[in-house]
Amino acid sequence: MSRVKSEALRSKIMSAEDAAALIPAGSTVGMSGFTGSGYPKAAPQALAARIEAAHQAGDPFRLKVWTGASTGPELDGALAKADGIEFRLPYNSDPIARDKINKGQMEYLDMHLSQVAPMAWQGFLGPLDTALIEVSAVNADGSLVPSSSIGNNKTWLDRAERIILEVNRWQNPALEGMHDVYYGTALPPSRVPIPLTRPDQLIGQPVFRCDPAKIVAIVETDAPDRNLPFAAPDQNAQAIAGHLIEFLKHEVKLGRLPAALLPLQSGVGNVANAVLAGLQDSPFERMAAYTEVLQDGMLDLLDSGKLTVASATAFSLSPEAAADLNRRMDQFRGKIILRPQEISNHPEIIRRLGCIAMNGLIEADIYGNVNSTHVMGSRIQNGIGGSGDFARNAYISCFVTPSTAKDGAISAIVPMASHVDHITQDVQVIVTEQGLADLRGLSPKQRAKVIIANCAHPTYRDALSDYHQRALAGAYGLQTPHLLNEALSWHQRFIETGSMAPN
Ligand code: 0RQ
Repeated sequence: MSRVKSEALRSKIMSAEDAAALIPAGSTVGMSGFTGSGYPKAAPQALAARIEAAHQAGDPFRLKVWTGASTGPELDGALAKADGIEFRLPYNSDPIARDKINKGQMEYLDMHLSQVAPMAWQGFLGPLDTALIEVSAVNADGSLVPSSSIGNNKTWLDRAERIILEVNRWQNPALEGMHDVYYGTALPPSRVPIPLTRPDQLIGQPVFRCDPAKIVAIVETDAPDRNLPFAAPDQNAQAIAGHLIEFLKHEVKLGRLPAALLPLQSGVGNVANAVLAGLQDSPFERMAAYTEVLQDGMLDLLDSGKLTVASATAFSLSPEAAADLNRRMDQFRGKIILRPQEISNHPEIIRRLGCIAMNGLIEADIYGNVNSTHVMGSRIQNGIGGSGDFARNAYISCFVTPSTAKDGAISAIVPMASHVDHITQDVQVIVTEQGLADLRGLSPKQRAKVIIANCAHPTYRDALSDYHQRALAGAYGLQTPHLLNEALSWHQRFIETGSMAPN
């Protein structure tokens, strides 16, 4: 049965190919999609086919693509493969798109996810031609039931000149009522406080409003969200989770955290997911999450009752967990709330609630500056995503990582970070399988000692100490001592030899 319940809008139903034909070359398309959830699946593939045909005919057809965050192979993968994206924001984890970006064939603007919608409204990003949005139903009154992510959809629907909808019957109808779309944001000087003081609070409405006159096409689909499976927590991930949980227990004992902790935020990636798995066996009860994405680990915590509520903007689930959630969505009513990403990641709310932020990293330097995005200072991995929104505004900002990458050839703790996403002031705790560095209240030189001793892998520990000692003796200044001609030599050695390991 069609989920397009508006009589008037049924006349807009058409094939993905016909819908894709309505998108002009060179235009900007704001698509739905956030970490493999709720992205349009049919029209982008039809668009990719159209672009390939255009290229074969000598027409340089490309688009500017905006989304919530990462999407799936049917969107970023298909369009990147067709060489159809000239500009992309604000986050990408698709391997084909990543390769194009790193080869200089695609422009990529990596943004704080909370800032995308406000900047679109401020006019800083330029005009938006088309919104291409997956929803789970169109109501009789023309309002739209969101899908498995909200991301920037509210903003794309309001800002775009024309709207193309994909109505996905795969999404469980029980999703209706699990969204909280807040329409109270405004630009300065009219901006007012956001009235959200608890993670379980509803401050908006369950549906998107939408000007029906802007809807030019509706495509009906029946395709699952596609996400990558998480790696099962290995020994390192379990050790990291163990250190972090000991730390949180200690904070509770000292009275610096309540027994149920404060609302948790957990980033993307295998390690962050493993930490959530570790919380399953922790003594903490009745926890809450105010986060950006809801991963497998969080679903398990909701199932066991350890977590009472999870507020996010999207699901970021393995294929098995996504199918499982989709089967029994109604069991999670009242426990899962999806919000626009400008609200899920809002600095004001994160600061008010006092989130405990836990994010992954690529590398940290001995003073606690964190690189979340660039391998060897120049090659993008994914993007900053929401990690900056949470790290800067959290009650406690933690970063988690194995102490080495690429089978030990790379140290995650380096003399100087080759790119900085999170300055040392935004980094309070670093955890590796080796141990935990609590950096709160420490000066840079004190931080270096703790990071090297507690977090570095034994293969690299002495070399880091040696660097720090020589910097203390020979740096231009002794506030944050560095030997500039050597600070990035570990990265250069990796590029030249395939390993950072000292000779
Ligand atoms: O690469 O897959 O080719 O082997 O990075 O690394 O160790 O599996 O860790 O999955 O937790 O990801 C920072 C990338 C960590 C992630 C990052 C390589 C490593 C592997 C993945 P392979 P792991 P994770 C809110 C929060 C930014 C966004 C964010 C991330 C791959 O956490 O993207 O936090 N964070 N958002 O080999 C070279 C190093 C490396 C390295 C790791 N030092 N050098 N390669 N890798 N460290 C949610 C959202 O914003 C949506």
